[in-house]
Amino acid sequence: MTKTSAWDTGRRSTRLRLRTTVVSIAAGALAVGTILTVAPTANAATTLGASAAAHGRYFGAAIAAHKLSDSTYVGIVNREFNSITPENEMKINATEPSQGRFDYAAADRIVNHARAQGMKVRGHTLAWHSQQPAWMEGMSGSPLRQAMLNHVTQVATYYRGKIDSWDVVNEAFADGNGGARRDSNLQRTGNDWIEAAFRAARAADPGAKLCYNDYNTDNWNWDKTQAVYRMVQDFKTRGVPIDCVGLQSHFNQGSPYPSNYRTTLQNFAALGVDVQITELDIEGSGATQANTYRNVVNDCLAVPRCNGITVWGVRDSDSWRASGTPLLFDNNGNKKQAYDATLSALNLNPPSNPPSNPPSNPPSNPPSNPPSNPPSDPPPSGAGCSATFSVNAWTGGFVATVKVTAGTSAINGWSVAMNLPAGSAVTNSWSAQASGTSGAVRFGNVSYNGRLNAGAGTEFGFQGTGTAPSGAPVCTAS
Ligand code: 9MR
Repeated sequence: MTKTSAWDTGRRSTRLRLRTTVVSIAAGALAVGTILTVAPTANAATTLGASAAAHGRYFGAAIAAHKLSDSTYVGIVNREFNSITPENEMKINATEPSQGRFDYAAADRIVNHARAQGMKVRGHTLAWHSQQPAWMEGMSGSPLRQAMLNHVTQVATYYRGKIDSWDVVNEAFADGNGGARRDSNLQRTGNDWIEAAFRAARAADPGAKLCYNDYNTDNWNWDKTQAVYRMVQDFKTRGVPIDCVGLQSHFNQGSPYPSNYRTTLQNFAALGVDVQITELDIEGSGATQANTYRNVVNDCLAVPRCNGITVWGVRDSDSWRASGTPLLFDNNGNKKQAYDATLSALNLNPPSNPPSNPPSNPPSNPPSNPPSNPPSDPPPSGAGCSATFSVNAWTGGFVATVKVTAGTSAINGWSVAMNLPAGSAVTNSWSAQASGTSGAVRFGNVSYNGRLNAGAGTEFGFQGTGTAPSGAPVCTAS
């Protein structure tokens, strides 16, 4: 961008305020020489979610539906996090307990809770060798491939528009040397089962980011990391729809936080995907544990496309590895030293990276040339909203990126109307809900990007065949 927009100006002044905070906190830290525990100041965010949001990122937690009646638990969840992952409720055995019979009751409780709180939802997980219902475990070959694809399609369709990122495929690579695929009934249906799952997920929910998620992929030198990297590289080269890589990041003595973690994040991001830390927990206690949490946060903030961190549980007692006390809150729900280190790392880093949330999913297969006419910053309008767009066109097709900006008041939703030339059609859209495919088309916000503060902006996009639209988009706020 060459011009200064209200969006830029707002971000810059936030940055200046945070810089001031950095100086005063750093001086205090030198004086006492201890792990930083930031006393909240007027300028520092006081919760993980708010502080991550200042960086255009989310900070989430995995939660369990059956704990939503625990007031201590829910209090922490609602206060601290702006993204939620159902820990078990979206797994295959939960959502399709018998073939063709889908049960979304438990997952819905979490999704509804998250949406009521304005949180994002990470969907976990559509295709996995583990936690398969008995009927699927017993299947193989073509019937299994069809059942898996049907599962992906049904579940992603049911939650269409409500999921920020889906773990489409989970843990498909083997541990140890060699970087081979993990043997499983799904793998035995053919090596292309992963890309088939991604294509089905894209067709079912074009607005969700589609992630490949795995563990022991944190150390750049490990064969498994390299193997996942090559798969993502191959998918990007061939236009298989993938938007993100999830690094689970379960750290313990056997699988410690590696010193090259940031390199791993950077290298995946350089493939043109977002990187998300999806299941973070760090076994240990005290300053050692706190330091590792700090390192992870600093690494993510150093990589613009590392757009969110999720911890795998709330209190230590909620963890799948409770005895390793790997989380940010103790069994009573009190903040641990690890929490303070995490929050201070978020607050100490000025939000210098461009926000990558709300997400705008890259289209899966358009040409990768930069747009010929980048969007100009929309002028501040009065109440309501305004929209501008840029187009990347080629013979027979185009990708349009639309920027929506709220006027002088906050808005709760928006809708953008555009006119397509005769013979053109919308084939795909992301970060918006499209109505109509030709002529007068309209794009409404999805769950996570409708609410915009005064002057704030968000982007969505669509892909089409034929000639790109040229007339000005008309934005209506709600
Ligand atoms: O935390 C989850 C635990 O409650 C389940 O019993 C277990 C088996 O489904 O899965 C745990 O979550 C796993 C996640 O789904 C995938 N990555 C590893 C996580 C920890 O085992």
